[in-house]
Amino acid sequence: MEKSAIYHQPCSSYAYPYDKETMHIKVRSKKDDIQSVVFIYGDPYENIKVDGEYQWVSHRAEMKKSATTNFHDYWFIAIKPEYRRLQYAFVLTDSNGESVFYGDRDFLPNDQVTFSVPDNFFKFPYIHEIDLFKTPEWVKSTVWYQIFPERFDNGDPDRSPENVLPWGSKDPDRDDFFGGDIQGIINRLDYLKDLGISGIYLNPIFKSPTNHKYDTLDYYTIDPHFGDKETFRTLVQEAHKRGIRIMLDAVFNHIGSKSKQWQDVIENEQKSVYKDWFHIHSFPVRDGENGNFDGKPSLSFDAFGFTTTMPKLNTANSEVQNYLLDIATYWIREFDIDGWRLDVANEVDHAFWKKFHQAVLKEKEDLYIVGEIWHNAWNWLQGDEFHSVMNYPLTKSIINFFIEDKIDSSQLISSLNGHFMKYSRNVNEAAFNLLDSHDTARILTLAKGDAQKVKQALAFLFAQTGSPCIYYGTEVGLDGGNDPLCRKCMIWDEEKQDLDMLQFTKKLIKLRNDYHSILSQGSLDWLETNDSSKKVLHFSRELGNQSLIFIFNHGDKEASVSLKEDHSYTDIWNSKEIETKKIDVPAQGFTVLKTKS
Ligand code: ARE
Repeated sequence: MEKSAIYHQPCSSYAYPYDKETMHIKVRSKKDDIQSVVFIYGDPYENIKVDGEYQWVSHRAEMKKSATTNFHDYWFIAIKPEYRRLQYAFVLTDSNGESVFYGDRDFLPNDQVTFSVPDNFFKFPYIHEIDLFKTPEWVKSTVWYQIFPERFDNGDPDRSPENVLPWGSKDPDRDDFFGGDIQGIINRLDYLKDLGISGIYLNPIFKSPTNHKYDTLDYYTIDPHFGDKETFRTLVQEAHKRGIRIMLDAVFNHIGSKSKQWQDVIENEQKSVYKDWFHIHSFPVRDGENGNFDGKPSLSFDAFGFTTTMPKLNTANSEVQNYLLDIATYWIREFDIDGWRLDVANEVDHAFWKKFHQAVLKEKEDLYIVGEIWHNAWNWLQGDEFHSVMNYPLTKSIINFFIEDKIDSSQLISSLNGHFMKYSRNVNEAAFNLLDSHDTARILTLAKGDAQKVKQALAFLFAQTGSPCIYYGTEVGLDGGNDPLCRKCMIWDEEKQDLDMLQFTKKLIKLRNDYHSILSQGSLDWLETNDSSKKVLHFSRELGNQSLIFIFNHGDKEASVSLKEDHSYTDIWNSKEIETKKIDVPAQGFTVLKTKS
């Protein structure tokens, strides 16, 4: 038995309350090492008197091997402790019959454990409802659409910048303007509704000199080239009328160097009333560059990366906190927005984000908070900061398999299982899932123009737990390399749209909307494929007595997959009944079956 691979961490993603009465418990072991895990558990205070001695009342239950990666097996159990208190340990038995007790102070030979005297047990002291990781219910049934406002549609040419270029006239350079604005989005809300979208994530819209608006000048003013507060109010109202929610982009890690605050620091230096709003190490600081400017900013002040037009805000400063918290609550209170996406969220301190969480949810209790974190974000997902993060690790795995053919099906399954096991199920259910964004090359370009690959990747994304997001234009075949090329003007000329992709995307979004409960909260089980090519994926999503079966054939010839005998099936993707227990899936194809109870 490889004891060094056995791992459990109380009060973590390995032991957490899923709801006010259910505990989820996981323990990890070396792949294929352990044959069974018995979960020993009970209430810490429940004892009975036997022969004059009090003995602890314990219970036993088999744990299920719920996920496997290349290196580990994960064992899982859901328990409903009667008094919401739990004391527990594990007895693991390997294929040689060796059993070991694994508790709060590590291992004991199983035969040396006195179960009636609960020493060395893990504890989950009490399930408090107020501690639960809660996410807004509406998120689980939302299909998101990300809009880069400068490039979606020009609805009010009078607002366009003087140097505006004709729409779609060229591939965008870093500083180009094409005149996208909020009126343009309003004009296209029916298009989005028809697509099946129920949430819009807008990149920044506040006053800023750039086309991306991540260098904010004034957080209280809509950029004049995008519109004004009344235009934005109309957008939110008209979106809400169509059942579409609006999430804005909060750029709180840094501010634009043309802002009044930074300009005051440049002018007044140590005498500036804003000097403590930033991380300044020495003076003078100058706009866009600094003292020993040598092609990158000298370390006289911190910025986003080395972008000296984005000086980093000191979010530990109470004036900065009050300033940013007022901005965050203002746009909720006055315009009824539904979510905040937090830019460079991992570089802002936790103390501020905890205050942010309190302030915005006090303003609107079902507001959605998504952090932009590209790596393991468990630290920010404890329930008192973010509800979710932009799920780039999932994106990477999907691209590695479906687009780049870098990994095979077993490696994809391993990476997905490993990813999902990192977080609680609550977190996974609220994830913001995407294939690409304004910060990455577009999925069609990564696929080298192969629309079928994009369709498979999109369908796989939509089959996962968490809320899927379409980056604007994906549905009509918009392509583009890394920033700024991933920010081309939206294609509105039907002659230039990929109408096949548009119909496909609508159908896929409808599938997601029709089965959003199973797809957002159902369990995931990988099923047999009898596939030596390691290009076929066969899995179920199950919730209650309903289940969907997904089969993806990423190979270059037809795949035949056996189905479980104990069900009959309807192919809901191709709208036909399945008469046999075997299904053929074309090369680069997929299908979705619904089991008939
Ligand atoms: C652009 C170019 C830069 C160029 C700069 C010059 O990309 O190469 O030097 O222009 O001005 C915004 C604009 C960008 C602009 C940037 C700086 O949208 O067009 O850069 O400002 O001016 C990391 C961060 C992540 C960040 C990305 C960009 O972790 O938070 O880098 N994303 C947010 C927004 C961006 C925005 C900013 C931050 C700044 O979404 O749009 O940029 O407010 C790996 C790493 C990630 C890394 C990621 C992307 O996966 O793990 O940490 O993200 O690559 O680089």
